[in-house]
Amino acid sequence: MTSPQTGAPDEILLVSVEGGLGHATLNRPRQLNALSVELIDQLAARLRAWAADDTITAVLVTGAGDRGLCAGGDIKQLYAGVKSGDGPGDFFEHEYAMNLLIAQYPKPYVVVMDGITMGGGVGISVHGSVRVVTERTLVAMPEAGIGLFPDVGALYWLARCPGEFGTHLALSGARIDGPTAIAAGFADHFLPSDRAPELVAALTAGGAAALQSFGWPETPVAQPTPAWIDECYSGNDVTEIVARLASHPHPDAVAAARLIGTLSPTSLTVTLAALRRAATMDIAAVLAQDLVLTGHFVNVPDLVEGIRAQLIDKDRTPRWDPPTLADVDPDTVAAFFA
Ligand code: QUE
Repeated sequence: MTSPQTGAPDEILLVSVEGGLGHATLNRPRQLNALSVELIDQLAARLRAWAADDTITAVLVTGAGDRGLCAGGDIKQLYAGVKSGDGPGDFFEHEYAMNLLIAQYPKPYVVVMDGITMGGGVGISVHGSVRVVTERTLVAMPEAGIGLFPDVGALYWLARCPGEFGTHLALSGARIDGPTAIAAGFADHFLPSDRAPELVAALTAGGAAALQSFGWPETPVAQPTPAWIDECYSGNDVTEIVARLASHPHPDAVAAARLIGTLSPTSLTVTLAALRRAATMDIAAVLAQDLVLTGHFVNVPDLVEGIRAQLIDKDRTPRWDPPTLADVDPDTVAAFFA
């Protein structure tokens, strides 16, 4: 998606202000707009300035390029920091502070989740007030596959999905489409991708007032949640959930069991515990919990191993430590929350 922008073309955040609208475009298309520390800091600074600027009535966040809004955090930057012993630096602290800023934003925060919107991309979307999906939207929290967990405050929303749908998304990292994202509570409006420029033009011309008069089309009907999801994902024990999935007659349940079997046992165990706790937390408490958890995840081997296997060597065969759910020590898991 393109629109008139100021600044040099190599800037990682494009910014324009017109007609009461502050428009920020993530501009790292070759990295699927992955959130580096620098990009997070630029976006957060811009959002803070616009929150305080009375001439701005609404903000809009979009992604450059045609693949998606944002693939997540800049996991290669994180890998380099953690592997070298420098640690993650300010990455998570700054990212979660920005997520909270978006959750508490004092004016309409419009985000176009066109294409891939995963991990940290969900963090700059799901907390907004006007969340727009398209026929190209793919939403997922796939962090258990890189030895992490669904952070960026996503557990707040996952814990509030209908039935056990959020448990399925959190554990399996399953991708959902736009209408399903609306049904799950992650988005508000459906707009065909080729109409996104219309929305940008309307906001540019009229700021927040344009949101009232905009002609939102009807949302396509979402696929209903399959019954096997509520049947299998209840309770507080990942091993039991996987056993239920594996022995379920529905082939999709068996496939989910197989997929979950390839993910980090430590990540899965911590994710389920954190998800259940998030059900009674507000968004600030969930983000505070996220920060405590990432502080521990950077000190166990699965994060570096998972990023290596998925994004560096791309062999997609991580060697998790401990290797199975049965080997995950409950005391170790409890210590993640301290
Ligand atoms: C889990 C993640 C991420 C991921 C894959 C996972 C993530 C992320 C990317 C990513 C980054 C840059 C790219 C790209 C993917 O992948 O956070 O294609 O160019 O940013 O399994 O959390």
